[in-house]
Parts: sequence; C-alpha cells; structure tokens
Amino acid sequence: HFGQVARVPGDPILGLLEHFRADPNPAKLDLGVGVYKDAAGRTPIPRAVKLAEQRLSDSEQSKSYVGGHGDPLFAEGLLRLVLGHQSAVLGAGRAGCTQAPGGTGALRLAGEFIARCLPGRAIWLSQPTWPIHETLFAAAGLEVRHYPYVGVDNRFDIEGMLAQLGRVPSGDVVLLHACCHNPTGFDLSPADWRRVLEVVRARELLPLFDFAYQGFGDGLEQDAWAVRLFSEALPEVLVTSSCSKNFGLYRERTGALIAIAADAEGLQDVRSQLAAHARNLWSTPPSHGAAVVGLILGDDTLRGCWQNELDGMRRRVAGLRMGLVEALRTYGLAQRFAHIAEQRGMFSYTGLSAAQVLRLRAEDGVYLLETGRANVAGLDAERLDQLAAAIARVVTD
Ligand code: PLP
Ligand code: TYF
Repeated sequence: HFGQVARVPGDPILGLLEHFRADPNPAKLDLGVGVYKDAAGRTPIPRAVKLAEQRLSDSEQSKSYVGGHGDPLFAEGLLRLVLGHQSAVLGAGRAGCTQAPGGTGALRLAGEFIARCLPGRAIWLSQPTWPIHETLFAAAGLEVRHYPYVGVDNRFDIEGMLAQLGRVPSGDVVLLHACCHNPTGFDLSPADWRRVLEVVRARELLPLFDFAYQGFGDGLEQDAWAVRLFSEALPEVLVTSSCSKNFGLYRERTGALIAIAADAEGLQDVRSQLAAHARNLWSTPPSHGAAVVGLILGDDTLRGCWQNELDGMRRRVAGLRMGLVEALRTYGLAQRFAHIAEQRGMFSYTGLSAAQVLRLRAEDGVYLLETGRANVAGLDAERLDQLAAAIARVVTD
C-alpha cells in the first residue's frame, strides 16, 4: 500500500529557493540555486537561441521521433565544441555523441552503462561534489566512493586528491569536473591536470568528465583543455556535456554523453549499448534544445552571436568575483577572501560557516547554501558594499 511509503526531504538547493521567494525582505539576495543571472537578476534566453528558435519554427516539418542517439547535427557540433576542430580522436572515428535529457540524463546514462557493461567498478567523486552525483550513481547501482578535493581549511587539496587516486583500484571510474567545479569553484591548473592524467594512466582508471559549464571559466576553448588532454592521451574517456548553462536552455533538457573508445570498431559496440540503455530510460531524447544548439553551432553568424553573449556572461561573473573581494578590502577582509577571485565559474566556496550563512539569511536576506557555497552570478554589482558589510559583521562578531 502507499501507506508504507516514507516521505523523503526535497532537494535542499531547490528548497532554499522557496524560502527565498517567501522572504518579504525587499533587499533579499538569492545566491542559492546555480542558474546564471544578469544585472537585472534575470536568467536570459540568449539572442542566438531566440533566432534559432524562430528559424526552427518556420522550417520544422515533423515532430516524429528522433533516433536513439539524437540529432546528428547537434552531435557533430557538440563533438567539435568539446573535443576541438582538430581533434585526432574525432578524425579517427573514436568519439561518438549520444544525446540525453540534460547533463543529468547524460550522467545517468553513463552510470547505467558502467553498472551494466563494466560491472564491479566503483565510481570516485570529489569530496565535496554536486549532491546529485552522490544519489544518481548510487541509483544506477554503482558503488560510490570519494577522493579529497577541498578540506575543512577551504583550500584545494591537490596532494590529497593525487594520493587517493593513486590508491584507487585499477579499472575504477573517476569523476572529474572539467571546469568550474560545483560546489567549490576550485579548478585544477594545467600542471595539476597533467599529474592527475599520469595517475589515471598508471592505474588504468576510466575518467568520466562532467562538463556542465563550458565557457564559464576562462572561455570555450580554454575550459575544454583538460578534456582534450585526456581524450588525446588515453584510449577510453567518457564526457557528459550540458547545454543548460552555456546556451541558457535549462528547461529544454539538452545534453549528451560523449564516449571515446580505443578504436572505431569498439566505439560502435559501446554506442549499441548506450542506445539500448537510453531506450530503457527515455526511449528517444527531447528534440527542441538539441535542434537549437545544432543550428547555432552550424551557422557562423548565430555561433558568433552566441559566443559573444557567453563571453559577456563569463566576464560578468569574473567581474563580480573581483568586485566582491575589492568591497571586502574596506573591512580588511580582502586577504581572507582572496580565493573568491581565484575560483572559476558560477560557484564559490566562500569559507563561511553554516552558522554565518544562517545569520546572513536571517539578518540580511542573503541566501547561500549552508556549506558556504554562493552562486556568484546572483550578486548585485550595485550592492557589493552592502554585502561586504554584512559578511564583515558575521565573520567578526
Ligand atoms: N553537473 C553539474 C556539476 C551541474 O552543476 C549541473 C547543473 O545543474 C549538471 C551536471 C546538470 O545539468 P543539467 O541541468 O543539464 O541536467
Ligand atoms: O548546483 C546547482 O545549483 C545547479 C542547479 O537538483 C541544480 O547545478 C541544483 C539542484 C538540482 C538540479 C540542478
């Protein structure tokens, strides 16, 4: 009976948004859920997306199903966006793209594939990571384990990470955030990535890159650097790509699992399995968002327009990071919070404690996650000083 069904708590990140909406404080500030926001606090639809949608609505002939791997134009554009136009792996026919409902769908498909086709391999996640990683891979039946990433001192722990990866059983899967680590904002340097590559190679681990923020770190090409380094150096790599943030397509559920195999023949075996598992999960993927991305990536004008707008989003977030550290300087706190300007992407592990976060919420209407994670894109450039004053009060009282 349904009477035996236990109630479980909702998603804490999305739950925080409800608390924010219910707060009558007119000066409230939402730094919770990770969606990009512009200076007016809106999550915009990029102009290139609007233009592509208009074109689509005029040209679309049918709503019949797309194939199991999704839209071929989308696949072609996304493979080049992620792996690069010059990719040797692409040239050799070793990389394929399976469209999925968002980055989350791609992660779940990867989880299914690993659980069914590579049984006995555990997946190693950074500590901390995006909470959905923890539940999603467990739901797919994988054993979930952790490697150190950011410690209680709120510093990126590359030595701890490398030491643990060096002890991971051969063959296990290691999930790596390609850029803009969620939740911390701490990314690896190129030298760090090379060291991780050597451990992954030596222990014959399978890297699974979660690439949800391409274009939000240092730029579209720069952010793909680690994915490309590993893809060209190793026989087998998995990458989940999300178009939610960089194309502003969140609710259209647009993403893909990119599989790289040792040779073109092996790739086709993997792809047959991915299509079979996708069939059990969602049959065929949603079309609209992928059709939009396919149009944008395949058209120089639309692509240029999109890249400009994405550059603008990236620069806005980077500017807010620096602006907040500058505002904190007035209170003698620039040094203490210097990491905010060094982190990348939408998120910052500020280092504020749960008690400090709760005070900011109650006294100032500033909403961060209790872990101290702030969505930097939610900051108001006109009110950085006000926020800095509030932070100074809760850290010094
Ligand atoms: N992976 C990470 C690290 C994310 O932050 C997100 C964001 O929501 C996703 C995956 C999933 O993105 P999507 O909305 O495309 O499912
Ligand atoms: O971490 C975030 O805030 C984003 C958005 O269940 C998100 O990745 C948060 C929770 C969730 C789905 C997406």
